Amino acid sequence: NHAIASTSIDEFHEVLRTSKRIVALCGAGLSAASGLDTFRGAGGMWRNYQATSLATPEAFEKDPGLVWLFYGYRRHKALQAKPNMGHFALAELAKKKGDGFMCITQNVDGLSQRTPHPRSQLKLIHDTLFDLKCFSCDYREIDNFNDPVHPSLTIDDESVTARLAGASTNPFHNRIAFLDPATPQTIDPAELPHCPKCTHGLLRPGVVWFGESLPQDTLKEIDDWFDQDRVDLILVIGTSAAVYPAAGYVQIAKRHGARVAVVNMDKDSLGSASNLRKTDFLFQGDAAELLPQMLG
Ligand code: BJW
Repeated sequence: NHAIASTSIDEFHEVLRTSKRIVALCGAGLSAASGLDTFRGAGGMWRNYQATSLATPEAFEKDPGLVWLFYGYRRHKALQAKPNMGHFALAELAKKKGDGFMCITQNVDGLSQRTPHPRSQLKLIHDTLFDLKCFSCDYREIDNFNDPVHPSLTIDDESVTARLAGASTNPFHNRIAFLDPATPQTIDPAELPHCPKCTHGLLRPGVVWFGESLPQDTLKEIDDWFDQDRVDLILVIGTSAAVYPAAGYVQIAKRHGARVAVVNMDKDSLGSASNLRKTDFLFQGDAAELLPQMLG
């Protein structure tokens, strides 16, 4: 349990130095210092919705305009954000360890891709905000960085700034913005981006929603990497490890012999993830500050 986990950076350096095969499992906390919201806990509300309640095909079917407003906002914020020292420290480790390092990220914000992280060692298991696909046919578009993605999804920066300014003092800031009559509450489907191939289907973000399967080729690459040999260390960075199959990689790494090092702002947010109760290292704090110290 956490009580016996080491918090010593020196001890960790020794383990890191002698580790031949290392895997990282990253989550939204890695990008928190870049100003992007997490999914659960304090950052998990968008307007008066729980972020995870909008990340489903059912939500899109019911109100595609609402779901697109959420993703239009997320794309805009991610494009304005910059990778932080945590992203860069992981990129350095990837270059140094080569095939002995793999970074599995649940993040869809594209920030790791904006570091020198070798692309073959970065596994995007929830895909990215910047792929689009058709909700009806097999059309897929990669690397669409247009902001807005469609004129109807133009973000009013002033209202976003006002919302963020209120965030520190008012936990219901998003709800207040939502009730502001100037803020659109949804968009007519006719005004949303449509598929250029089948022409009738709506485009949707290419991310993996609840109940959907993860990219099979990526899962296969991950499995192949694990199957090659034993694993010495897994870094569990800024994730509540609540979502599967992602969280399952901690168990898989352990079965391959890995020690577990958790980097999280809040050690208690891992309470529900029983697979993290026994960790070898626990570093509590901001991943953007801790990773350069740990990996440098
Ligand atoms: C900091 C910090 C700082 C803050 N520094 N730290 C087995 C058991 C039970 C359920 C299932 C199961 N297998 C499958 C399921 C169902 C489901 C699931 O897991 N449900 C659980 C919730 C119980 N899984 C799925 O549906 C998956 N698909 C699937 O399994 O397909 C096969 C299948 C199909 C049909 C039926 C059955 C099986 C798909 C999951 C897709 C998840 N998608 C999302 C949305 C992506 C799009 C988008 O971005 O909008 O992915 S949900 C959301 O959660 C997002 C994230 O990648 C993911 C993980 O969240 P993350 O990154 O951990 O964020 P938080 O907010 O939870 O945590 C942040 C952490 O950082 C906190 O701990 C903070 O303390 C910390 N932190 N600031 C360091 N500065």
